[in-house]
Amino acid sequence: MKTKAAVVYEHNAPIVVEDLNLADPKENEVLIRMGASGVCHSDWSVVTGTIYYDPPVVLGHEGAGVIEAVGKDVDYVKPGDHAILSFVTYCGGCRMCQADRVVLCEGFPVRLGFLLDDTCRLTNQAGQQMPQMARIGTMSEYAVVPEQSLIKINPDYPLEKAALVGCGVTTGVGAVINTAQVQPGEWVAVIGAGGVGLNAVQGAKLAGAERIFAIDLVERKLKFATAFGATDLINASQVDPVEVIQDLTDGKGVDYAFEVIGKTETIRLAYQIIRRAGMAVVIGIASPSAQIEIPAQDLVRTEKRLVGSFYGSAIPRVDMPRLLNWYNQGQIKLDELITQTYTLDQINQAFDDLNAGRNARGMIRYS
Ligand code: CXF
Ligand code: ZN
Repeated sequence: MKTKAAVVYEHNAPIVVEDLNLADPKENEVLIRMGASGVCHSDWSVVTGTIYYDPPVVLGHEGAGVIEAVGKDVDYVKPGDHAILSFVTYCGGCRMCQADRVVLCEGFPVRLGFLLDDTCRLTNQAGQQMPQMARIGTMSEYAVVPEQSLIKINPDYPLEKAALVGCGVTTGVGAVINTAQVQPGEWVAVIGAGGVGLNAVQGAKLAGAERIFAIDLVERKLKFATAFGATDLINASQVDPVEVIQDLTDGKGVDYAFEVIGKTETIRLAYQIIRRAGMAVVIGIASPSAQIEIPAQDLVRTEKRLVGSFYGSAIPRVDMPRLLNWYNQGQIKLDELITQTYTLDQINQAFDDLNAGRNARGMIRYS
């Protein structure tokens, strides 16, 4: 069959939207019709090469859809089921998986973006193999993915809401609830009020944090943060966030700082604004060569903790249905995250908007 998809042929060049050939699912694979795909900064990082894939590659790692067909030996889903796609495929057998740290799965011996038998189901009209970002490539009308990449969900949820849970919501809320385990009454700062940062803000609210500082350079993004539960907004283009936080915390700092940008300066900022025994949680994905410098003696004397959080330290098949349930009960917001929808053909516009800070989350809808 054919599927229209967004392809990176060259780093830092416009994305090409074109028809690709899609082969049938093999053993333990599933054909999914995409309902929606979020436009995340990590997709842009694939365009720039910061998250490195050898081009060509089909973009997209935040999506949800409807199962159209299943290959041999698939028993987790059947045609008609609805599912979110996970951007980590986990084996279930390695030490990390056995310890329930499935998103840290030690992996499969296959090339990046290739399916688990190290081949692709997608080819272009010239017959070139087309790997999929995160093995799912959600910026395509249809995709063949490993059964292990799916999280079955209740079909009552609109697919564009479910798609958000595939990356931004799980990453942001999960960092607060699972990685940091913020407790009621604690004070939190979130550096970067984009799609994931807003979810860290609402995760902090859900956890019962007393004060939630949102820090960004863009006024419009700070406004979004208020709607998700931020109690204090700090525009770092106008004031020094370190000074403001010191003032507001009697010089002591916050209990937790979440860095959701992936830049060395903001990771250092997170370290600077936490109190003694506080925790700086890095969520943003920096360039592979970036190094951070931390004052070594201070680290010991303050017992500050600097930790990473990948995919919200989640167990996707447990946490994602639970996040949707919290949405259903009004405990987290999803509707307000989608500030603009696009067709797949508008992908280059969607990235312009992302880079200009116009959206909480942009969402591609497939009809
Ligand atoms: C990324 C992490 C690296 C793979 C793609 C998704 N996380 C969130 O955007
Ligand atoms: Zn993402």
